[in-house]
Amino acid sequence: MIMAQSDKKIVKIPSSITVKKFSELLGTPVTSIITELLKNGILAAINEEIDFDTASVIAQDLGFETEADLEISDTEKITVEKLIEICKKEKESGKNLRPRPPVVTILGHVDHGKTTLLDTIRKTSVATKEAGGITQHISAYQAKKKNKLITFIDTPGHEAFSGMRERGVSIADIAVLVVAADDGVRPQTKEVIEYLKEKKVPTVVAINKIDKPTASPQRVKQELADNGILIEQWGGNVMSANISAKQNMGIDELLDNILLVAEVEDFKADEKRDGLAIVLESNLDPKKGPVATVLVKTGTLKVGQDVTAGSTYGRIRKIEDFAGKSIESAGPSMPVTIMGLNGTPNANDVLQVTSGKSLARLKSKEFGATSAGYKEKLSSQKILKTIEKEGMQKLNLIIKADVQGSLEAIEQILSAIKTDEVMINFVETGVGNITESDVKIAMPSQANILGFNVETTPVAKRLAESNGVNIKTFRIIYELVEEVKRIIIDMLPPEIVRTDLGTVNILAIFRTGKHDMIIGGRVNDGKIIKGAQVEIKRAGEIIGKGKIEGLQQNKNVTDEVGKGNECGIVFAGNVKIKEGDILIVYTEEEKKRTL
Ligand SMILES: Nc1nc2c(ncn2[C@@H]2O[C@H](COP(=O)(O)OP(=O)(O)OP(=O)(O)O)[C@@H](O)[C@H]2O)c(=O)[nH]1
Ligand SMILES: [Mg+2]
Repeated sequence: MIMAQSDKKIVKIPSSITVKKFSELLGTPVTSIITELLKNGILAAINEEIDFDTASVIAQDLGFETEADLEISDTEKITVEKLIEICKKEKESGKNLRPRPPVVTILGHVDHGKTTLLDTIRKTSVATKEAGGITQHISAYQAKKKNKLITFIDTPGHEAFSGMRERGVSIADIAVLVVAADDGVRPQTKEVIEYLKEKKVPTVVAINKIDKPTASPQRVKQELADNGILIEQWGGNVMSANISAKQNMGIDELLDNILLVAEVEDFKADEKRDGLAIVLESNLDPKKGPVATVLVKTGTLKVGQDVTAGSTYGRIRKIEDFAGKSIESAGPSMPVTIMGLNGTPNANDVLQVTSGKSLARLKSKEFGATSAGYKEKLSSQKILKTIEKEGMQKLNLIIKADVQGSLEAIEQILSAIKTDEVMINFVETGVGNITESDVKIAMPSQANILGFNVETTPVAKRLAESNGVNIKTFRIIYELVEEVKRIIIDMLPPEIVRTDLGTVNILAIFRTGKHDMIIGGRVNDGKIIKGAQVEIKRAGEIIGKGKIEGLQQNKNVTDEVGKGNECGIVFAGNVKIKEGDILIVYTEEEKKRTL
């Protein structure tokens, strides 16, 4: 029997709403709502927010039909969490839905072959051109495989980039977990598995490098099982493929697996609505100005639209696809670069369309505020400086990087360097080339300027040279980190390591000069050497210090005298030695500190 269409009233419920607003929305007294909530075990006050799911249950209990309210008010700033929820609800509500390409993120431990895999899939050669042979950016591409368009996200495997990996997981529809068959499950494999479990991302395993003689796919499967990833042959539900990214083996099977998951999940979005995108990276291009790399989650972004992203805003001047081709609009799952923003947004900011009116409002607010904001920033740094620990040295740094993501990774790793004697103070961090203004900021605090994947303008170079400001640039992130460690070590006082050599009983005083003495004695234990340090012990107490300037044994000059032997010693020091004193002989060595 077909159920009759209900005549219940439909209410549109936003992702969260206060109890009071909710009661107004339903036209039901607040007390009834609170009672209904209590029946469901939720104690909420009149001004408290309840989420969509809760509100939905209550509304249905009260006889309403519910629908997600996907409208975004003009002033509302959307977070990534909200965006993901909007996309989820949108799919449930079923309006204007069109299939969209799956977003497939490639993840795994460093050097396990993620970039090579994407190169093989895309018939490119990115991996061989990377500085230091490691990926240091998140990057996005599209490729048509088996007549289906797929969006691929490459992530770095080096431990420094956990933020980028986490972001890669949070935007993924499907994850490809790459594990090298000759290396197995390693720390970043485990880290990624944790993210995947937490975000519940459908995962396909690629066991790579099976061309290697030491490859053991069986061992990899065992180790994956030990970490909670049960592949199909092991009774689980995770598909896996044995591949060689380098020799193009098994790639077809892997793609089949990816497309199968995509088919089951049936990814859709409403491309008619205003575009909503997640910022993956941003950088300051000397020619193009601020450039944001974004992934469109739903809707369509168009040239000429007014947009905001985090604290930045502007009118979209230009959109380029992942290959750098200029396009007029970008729909769901497309990775694109956006030009026209007034600054570089942060990774994970949501780029959203806004009305010209509120953009104008933002602009007028910002006018005059930018210079004030800059001053505010400087003064907050002063406050930071005052809370440093007493007696601590300070290493002032200015960090400039090509993109926000690298900057974030660098700050994160550097902040983890801990010593009790030196603290790192970030005088300034930013995206873009090292310019005159950076050098000017560095001058008063003698800050070191360190650049990552950026250039130094000639003017900045000259100004730095004439003012003794140190500028260094790097292409590999851990070389920058090593440089900072080296600077810190140089600031630390060296460690003095004392090695006790032996003792001498003084038997005779031969000559007493103004600054030195010649004395005779017998080496009691150990040995003594020319140049060693000496402590003089008399009646059980140390009474002074000195140095062995020369040694004689059997009337011959020597450098070393061993246990049981008598010798003559040229002694230099501030004490007059007497018969019966004991010399404690030792060496001291200055050792560079380590971190
Ligand atoms: N023998 C063999 N070598 C491979 C294979 N796949 C990748 N490699 C090599 O492994 C090294 C690392 O490859 P990448 O693709 O840069 O690894 P990655 O996972 O992208 O590394 P990160 O991005 O730094 O984490 C390179 O020297 C590749 O040539 C493979 O299937 N077989
Ligand atoms: Mg890589």
